[in-house]
Amino acid sequence: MVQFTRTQVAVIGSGPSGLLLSELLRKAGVDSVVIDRQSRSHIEARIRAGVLEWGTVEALREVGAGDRMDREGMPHSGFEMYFNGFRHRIDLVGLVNRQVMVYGQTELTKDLISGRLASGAPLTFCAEDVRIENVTSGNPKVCFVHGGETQIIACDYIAGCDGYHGMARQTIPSDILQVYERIYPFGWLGVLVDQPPISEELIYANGSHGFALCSMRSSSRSRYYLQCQINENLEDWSDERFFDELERRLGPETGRHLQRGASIEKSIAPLRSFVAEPMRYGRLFLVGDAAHIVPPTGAKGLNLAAADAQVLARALIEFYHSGRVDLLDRYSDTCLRRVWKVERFSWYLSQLLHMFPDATPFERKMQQAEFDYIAQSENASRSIAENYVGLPLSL
Ligand code: RFL
Ligand code: PHB
Repeated sequence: MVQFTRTQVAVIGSGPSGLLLSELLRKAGVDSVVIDRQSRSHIEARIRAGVLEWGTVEALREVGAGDRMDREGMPHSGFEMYFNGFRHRIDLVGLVNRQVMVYGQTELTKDLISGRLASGAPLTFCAEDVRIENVTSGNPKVCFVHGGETQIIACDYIAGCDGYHGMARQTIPSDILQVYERIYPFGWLGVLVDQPPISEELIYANGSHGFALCSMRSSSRSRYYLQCQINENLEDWSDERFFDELERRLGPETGRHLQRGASIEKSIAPLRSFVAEPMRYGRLFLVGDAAHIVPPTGAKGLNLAAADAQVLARALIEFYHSGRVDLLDRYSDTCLRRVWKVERFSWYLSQLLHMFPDATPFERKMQQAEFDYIAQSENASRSIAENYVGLPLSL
């Protein structure tokens, strides 16, 4: 049995970019079908980002997914940077008059999923063997298998929101797709623990033992990261070893406030900068991690995915409401101009804050001088703040 459906926009992937896009479309009366290869429980258990730019916060409110975020999220007015024992606070509100919201991607995804399901709009999990057809013709299709049945969705446009490991990008011929990539010679070891955070604000620390990040999910749940080797074995990192190392990297003054506990999640993420151009091929648009990856140092990946979703939603809504195709035609260029600036910021902060295994003494001095400059220059601090709260969207 083959089941046929027709929709305006087929969305592949129900991560933050696919869900936000489909909900923005729904609010404007544009139909979409969302499919994901994973189960709902798998998607809702993934621990990822924690910091939302205010533009992302407002987009979530716009689609009606902001109530719990507004109750449980924590607006932050600044964050701390440590370098070899020196401390400098980036005062986001004082420098650029904006805040960020600390609210987990896991919770945001749950809110978007429950909103969509409550509305009755189509969202299919556990889609197998997802394929894209006829993307350069006027009648593209997304085909997949669900519960043993083949399903074919005929549509006007396809949004590839299926992340870095997805299939949408792979359907673009290699002579058209240009890829830019940098792989960093270390990873992040992350731990989630039900203990109050060490400080009210996030701390990004670079010391002689490597990078550490203190973040949080609530007043009683902390998220910590350590720079680690790429081929590190999780089994070698007991909770005790993790917290000993974190304490060492933070130094005694801060480290003594650390409240240890049993980890409820522990994982290693590689660090990568990656951009695939163009972000459109025929009737397929790439959105979020499907098109670009940033190292997590600037807290930008999720926010960049949400920005793409807003640009594409606006272009599709204009098309369906007034027949305009110019915004769709400019989608890739509009997104990429911002993507490259965010890539630059994430790369810059990663260069500044990590201990590179092959760094020469000269390069270490350059990091030190950069930190001193930021600490003494309001202009340099303002530039960091301006990027951290999120560059404006040019729609
Ligand atoms: P996602 O979230 O990867 O969602 C893609 C979805 O597509 C599905 N999929 C498919 N579906 C159908 N068919 C296929 N063939 C498919 N292949 C894949 C997947 O199941 C999935 O549900 O991409 P999206 O929506 O573009 O969102 C991007 C963000 O998830 C990502 O950029 C952030 O998590 C990155 N990131 C951070 N971003 C921030 O803005 N702030 C942060 O503080 C931050 N911290 C982080 C992070 C990422 C991390 N990891 C684990 C990579 C911290 C970490 C540790
Ligand atoms: C997180 O809380 O997971 C987090 C916060 C800030 C970052 C990266 C990750 O830069």
